[in-house]
Amino acid sequence: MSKRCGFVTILGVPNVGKSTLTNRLVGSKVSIVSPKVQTTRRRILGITLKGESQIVLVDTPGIFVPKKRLDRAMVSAAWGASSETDLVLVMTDAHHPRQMETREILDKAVKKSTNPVPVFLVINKIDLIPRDQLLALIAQLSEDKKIDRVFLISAQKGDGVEDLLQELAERMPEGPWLFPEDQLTDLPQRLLAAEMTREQIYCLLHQEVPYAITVETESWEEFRNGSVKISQVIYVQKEGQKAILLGKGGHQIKHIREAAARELKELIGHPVHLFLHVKISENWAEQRHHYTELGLEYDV
Ligand SMILES: Nc1nc2c(ncn2[C@@H]2O[C@H](COP(=O)(O)OP(=O)(O)O)[C@@H](O)[C@H]2O)c(=O)[nH]1
Ligand SMILES: [Mg+2]
Repeated sequence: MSKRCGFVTILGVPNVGKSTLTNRLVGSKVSIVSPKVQTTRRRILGITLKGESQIVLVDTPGIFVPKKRLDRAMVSAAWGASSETDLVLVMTDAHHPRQMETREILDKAVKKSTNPVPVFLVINKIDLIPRDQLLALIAQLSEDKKIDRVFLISAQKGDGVEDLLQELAERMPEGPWLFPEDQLTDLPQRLLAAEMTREQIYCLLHQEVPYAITVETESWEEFRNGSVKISQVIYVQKEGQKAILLGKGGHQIKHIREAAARELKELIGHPVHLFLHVKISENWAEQRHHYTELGLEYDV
């Protein structure tokens, strides 16, 4: 049988489970997940194999109405990813379907592609609602839309994911694999490591603080016994945010560091000594070099 390879772009409003699905299909954490919106800031590739097919999943930041520069850059990265793809998954949350926005994304996804590509509607989090409510939801979302297929899944529990993967594998165009067979993502380890710390900050801190930070890996040193020393800087915008991040007696940053180091150990397969430095930079979100670091366009 000949080899197949193609790109599958995952679009949807924030928090529907795009990154959870990406990780589940890849079988490893390549994209961070949190209960907060706008966790994913850049386009991330998750690479997976099924039979003779290599499927390159394009996880995107959620689509929402952008207000600030960073928001605009994230939404633009999401739509940009959908222009050169072989298939689009428009994902929605069965529990909070946000029907108007999802229908708009479906419309745009169907129209946008110059060579029309298949668009699948993926309804996620079916573990949260009774099955008999799903039929009505499918009807409402897909009414008069050119949707190729509808999948009902739970990205978290795994229901329906194997069927989706099988279908994706069959729909990929014939062609050589673009990545080595053991590669799981296009994100260099340095960036993935910064993402792991950001994930812990999203999971452990409340309110607005996570949105005001960015994390960058400054140095990465490997020792002969395999262990790794990683130093990262967490940029915050205000003194008060720094205080929240550090916590009383530094206990919060300690939690973040320990949790991130555990994730990193899992990722790298060796013990990790993680050093976190907090710096105040009032307008990092207006500075071009941070966008380059994040893999985002500054001028959109
Ligand atoms: N109950 C349930 N929660 C899910 C499922 N998939 C994702 N989640 C949760 O939804 C939240 C957002 O997930 P995430 O993958 O970051 O969404 P994204 O913003 O679309 O990438 C996280 O708290 C996930 O654990 C699912 O199938 N069922
Ligand atoms: Mg995400």
